[in-house]
Amino acid sequence: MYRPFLEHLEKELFSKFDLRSRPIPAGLEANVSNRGKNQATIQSWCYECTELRKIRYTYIDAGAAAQVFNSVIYPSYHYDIPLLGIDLLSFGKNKIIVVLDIQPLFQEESYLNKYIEPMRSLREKYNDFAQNLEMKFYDANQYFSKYLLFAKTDVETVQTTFFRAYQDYIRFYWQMLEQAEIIETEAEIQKIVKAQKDYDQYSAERDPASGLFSSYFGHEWSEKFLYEFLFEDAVPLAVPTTA
Ligand code: BLA
Repeated sequence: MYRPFLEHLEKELFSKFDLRSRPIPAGLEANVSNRGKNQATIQSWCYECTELRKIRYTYIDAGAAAQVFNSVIYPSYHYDIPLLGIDLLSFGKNKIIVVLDIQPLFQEESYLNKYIEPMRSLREKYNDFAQNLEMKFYDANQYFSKYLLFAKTDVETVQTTFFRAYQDYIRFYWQMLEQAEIIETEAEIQKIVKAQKDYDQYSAERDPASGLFSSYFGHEWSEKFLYEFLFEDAVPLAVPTTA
């Protein structure tokens, strides 16, 4: 269901950047589950280039039971621009959730004015996907912009209007990257490094997908996938040991 979204992103990336493969730890690039009746496959891709230090995307295909396309693009530490975050989910016909955002690294007003306010007119084209849904896992005020698209929708809308919104958000993100100034000051770079690391830590701890991965691929694989690939700069929380 989300293959055209993967293909669009891939085509854009390969035509605009000089990509190198970025290694995925052995055993985490793909997996197949035969638990239960539904076969599920998961596959991931990871690249880097001068402007983008980590580009990852993952497709989960469990037939009608689940289709997921998830991606995060992390810019080079020499840019303070937001990350691009994509999370497109479908669990049967009646639970289709799409999330798409240009995710701010900082919540300071000057930063939001510089990078998030310019998204306003873009977002206004797609108000149907800004449904103000409540977040149960994440905090909407951390690493999300106020112009994120977050909607419950249907297959037909995903394939038409939402696909246009997706292409527009990606185009907007490339423009933001093109216009970004290169940061050379060590202190500023360190601030960006820390913010991107904090994003991984925050996301790894809250990711609602860990249950989904565990149910298909087991707890151990799921933890490795989260901490060694998806959010590799996160450190697993200490597990309390029995005294
Ligand atoms: C929600 N994302 C979810 C849910 C799942 C995933 C299972 C819960 C859906 C529900 O039952 O309500 C799935 N998340 C994944 C998968 C991966 C993942 C498969 O990271 C990895 C392969 N999530 C992101 C990114 C964004 C994001 C980059 O990974 C930003 C656009 C957003 N996902 C996001 C939000 C929700 C969500 C906002 C709703 C969570 C909430 O209610 O707090």
